[in-house]
Parts: sequence; structure tokens; C-alpha cells
Amino acid sequence: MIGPRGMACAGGLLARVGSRSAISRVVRQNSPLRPLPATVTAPAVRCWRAQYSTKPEPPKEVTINSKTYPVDPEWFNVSSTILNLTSRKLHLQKDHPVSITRQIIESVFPSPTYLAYNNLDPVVSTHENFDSLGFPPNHPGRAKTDTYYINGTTLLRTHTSAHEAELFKASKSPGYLISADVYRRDEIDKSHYPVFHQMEGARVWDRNTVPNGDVVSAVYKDLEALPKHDMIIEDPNPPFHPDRNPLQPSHSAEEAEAVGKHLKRSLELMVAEIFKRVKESHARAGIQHGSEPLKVRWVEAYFPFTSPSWELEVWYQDGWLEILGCGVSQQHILRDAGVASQIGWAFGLGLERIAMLLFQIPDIRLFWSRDERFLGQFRGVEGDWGKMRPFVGFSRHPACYKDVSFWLPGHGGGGAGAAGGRGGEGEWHENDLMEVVRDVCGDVVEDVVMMDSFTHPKTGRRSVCYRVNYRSLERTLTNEEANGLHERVKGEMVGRLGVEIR
Ligand code: FA5
Ligand code: MG
Repeated sequence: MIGPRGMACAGGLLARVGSRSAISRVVRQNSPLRPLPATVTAPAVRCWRAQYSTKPEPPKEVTINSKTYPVDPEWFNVSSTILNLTSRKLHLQKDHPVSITRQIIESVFPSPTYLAYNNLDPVVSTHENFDSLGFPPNHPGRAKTDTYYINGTTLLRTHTSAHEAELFKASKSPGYLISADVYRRDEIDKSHYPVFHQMEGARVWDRNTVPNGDVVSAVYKDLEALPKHDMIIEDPNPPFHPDRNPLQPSHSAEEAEAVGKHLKRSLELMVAEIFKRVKESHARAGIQHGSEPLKVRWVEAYFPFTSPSWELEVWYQDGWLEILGCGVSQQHILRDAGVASQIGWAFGLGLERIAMLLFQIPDIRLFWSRDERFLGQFRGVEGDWGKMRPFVGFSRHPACYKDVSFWLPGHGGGGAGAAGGRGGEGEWHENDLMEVVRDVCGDVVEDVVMMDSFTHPKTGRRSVCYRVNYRSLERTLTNEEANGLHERVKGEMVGRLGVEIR
């Protein structure tokens, strides 16, 4: 499966911007590192370790959105690349596609039933992000390899659900919406980015205030009042399932079923609204629509804070794209928030994923672009959705992929986790590699894919091979530039992750 190492650029060699100054420009733009020569051999990388490893000394404290937090060097793992993104708030930028998408979704969940919160702080406690929601102590989401920590009890929220407890407690309206930036150490590909935007929604009914204490009738009455839609949606799932998707002990079957139906219809109406906008914008741009029918499906899911739970997926670019997770809220969250008599649902969706559908944006990195060729296409759309048009991509620049094979740190025996997975080989986790790639290369990497993994039969050491796909959205990368970046990635992998390049 592994291609020859050091494979030449697909097209990069033909690129015409290759010059020394182009290389140093990339170096300066993309990282705080000094430039390395374009080609280095593995042993050389190893001796540069001290010189080029840039794992920065953690600061004593960090200030995010004008609040200052003490740093614990044992926990701190937020790179400056990520810290710099905490101020961007794409969901609030006028005419930004993430903000436009937020507003369209808000229109489907109107006030006063749903109050909108768009300015909640991204720094939360481990209690808010995990404990209050019933995440078990050993949940992988808590690991430093998955989450950006400031200290042992303070982190960058990994999802908008971190605010559920406080908003249920405030209980200002029967429903709420949150939009916010969220942070995850995650893989690199076209639909994942370490900072993205979520929208959370919730709706409750109170047994103490609905007529006759009859929640089921109250929910069905509200369901009846919702508009209908004519989308065909695949949903083979039962309202709950004893093993796969259980009913909560304090809910009757009728209650869970009614709440689940209201939840699904509400979210389907959101999707219907998005697709109505897509269709109109295509018509405006003269694009024929309708040859392929819209495909949407519900699948069963699991979240510690809902049961039963589902995800909604949409067919996009030849695959199922997960756009949201949702379910009937765990009763303990409402009880702990002091509103035990309420029952309801919650959902969390990825705004970029929906914006990608809405505007036909092919790569999640584009949302962070400050390039006028990107931003200019949405100007004037906020407040006038009739101006919406599909995104016209820039010409696609050639990809340039490079492989890196290395021995994982630690000597043999690691066995357990697969190389891409959690645990096993001492401190190794794939997300650490992703972080190094982002730190060194910024947004010029399209994806990083594991190509091969094997364990040496005698020593028990594990070797893996990853392919890094270099492709800028904005310009052509030369083979020379990609080589320079790749060598620096390797140097950092040695210095920071303790791997041994093969
Ligand atoms: C959650 O974050 C849950 N908090 C959602 C939820 C809320 C469930 C309330 C139940 C009740 P999940 O990790 O699946 O779930 O993320 C939700 C959505 O965020 C995904 O469906 C996807 O659309 C988007 N998403 C997840 N990871 C990324 C990423 N790295 N980049 C962009 N979008 C992402
Ligand atoms: Mg999910």
C-alpha cells in the first residue's frame, strides 16, 4: 500500500512559482520555525532535534477573550495557532457563510420559544464540558490527545453541550439555541478542522405546567403546530431500543416517543429550509437541480447525555456526511439543574458542515480564508438571503503528497491499540501528529492518511506510514516548498513526539 517514499509531486514539479523566495515566504507565513534546507536525511533530522524542535515553553497564564487563566504545564497543550483562532468568531462575522448559516437555522427555531445565545465564552471547566453531562472518567474525549487543556480543570470547550447545564438551570424559555466556536484535536481532512462552530438547540416541556400534567398531549400539540415537509427521509429506527438505544427509566414509552418525534421533525424542517435555499440559489446561478434526489437518513447513535440518541446524515460528494447528533436529554442533567419536572430534547450540529451543503463549499479550510475571492462571494447575503449563490471554487491547485514512515516511541510490547487509535505505544497518538502538521504547515495540508502499519516480528516495535497531502487552496505549491515543509514536519515529529523516522 505504501508508495515509494519521497515521491515526487503530482504536478508540483511543473509548478512555476518555485524560487528560493517562495520557499522562505512559506516558511515565514506558516510557522515560527527557521527554514531548513529542502532535503535532509533521517539521521540529520535526528541530530537537529534540539535545534529545531519548537515545542514552546508553556506560558504562566493565557488570556482568551480578555480573561486570564493560569496554565498548568502538565496539561497545557494549546498551540499558538489555535489560541490565535479564539478571536475569529466566524459565527458572528457579518456576511461570513458560517454566520449566514447560523441565521438561517435560527429562523427555523424562532424566539420567544427559542432564545439564542451566541456569545458564551469558549473556556469552560471540565465539569461543564464533561462531568455535568455524565461523561465517565475514562471517556476518550477527556484525553489530552483529544482536547485542548489550559490546566487540569480548564479547557477549550469541545462542544456547545458544555452550556446545557447552565441554560437548563437558567430556564428562561422553553427552548434555546447556542452558536459557538468549539475546539478538538482531530484528524485532518476536508470536513474536519480543529476549530469549528456548533449550534446546539434544546426544547423542554414541564410536567408541572402543561395542561393536566400531560406531557405527551402537550408535545403532540406542539408537533401538530409545526409545518410539514415533503422530503423523503430514511428512518428505519424504532423510537427506542432496549440494548442499542434505551428508554430512560424515568420516561414512559409514550413520552420518549413523542419527544423524539418532535425533535426529528424540528431538525428535518431545518434541513428542508437549507435545501430550499440551496435550490433557489442554484436556480439563480442557472444550475439545473433535481437530477439526484436529496438523500437524508437517521441513524442510531450514542451520547452520554441523551437517550435514545440519533445522528442525521446527508448524502454529499459521494458519501454520507454526518451533520448533527441529538436525542432525548438525560433526566439527571435536568434534575441537577434544578428542573426535574422538565423533559425534553437536545441537538448539536456542525455549522461548517451545513454551510458546506448550503454554499457547496468543498473544503472546511476555506472558512478560515481571508482571501477576498472567498469572502467576497458572500457579501450582502446577510439580511438578503435572496442574494445567495453557490460558491464558485478557485481553480484547484495540484496536490503534492509525501509519505513519512516511522517507528513509534517506546520499545515493543505496546501491542494493544492500533497505531491510529488510542493507548498502546506509550505516549503515541495520531492526533499529536495532526497537531504537528498543522503547526508547521498551517492550512496547506489537505489531509493526512495512514497508509500502513506493521509490528516488527522480533522486536515487537511498531512502524507506521502516513501520507501527508500538501495542497494549498489559494496557490500552487512547488515540490520544493512541500519538501521543505515535510522535512520540518519530520524534524518536529522526532523532537516533539519522540518517534524515529525510518
Ligand atoms: C456532539 O458534539 C454533541 N455535543 C452533539 C449533541 C448535542 C448530541 C446535544 C446530543 C444532544 P459530535 O461530536 O457528533 O456530537 O459533533 C456534532 C457535530 O459537529 C457533528 O455531527 C459534525 O457535524 C460536527 N463536527 C464534529 N467534529 C467536527 C470537526 N472536527 N470539524 C467540523 N465539524 C465537526
Ligand atoms: Mg458525531
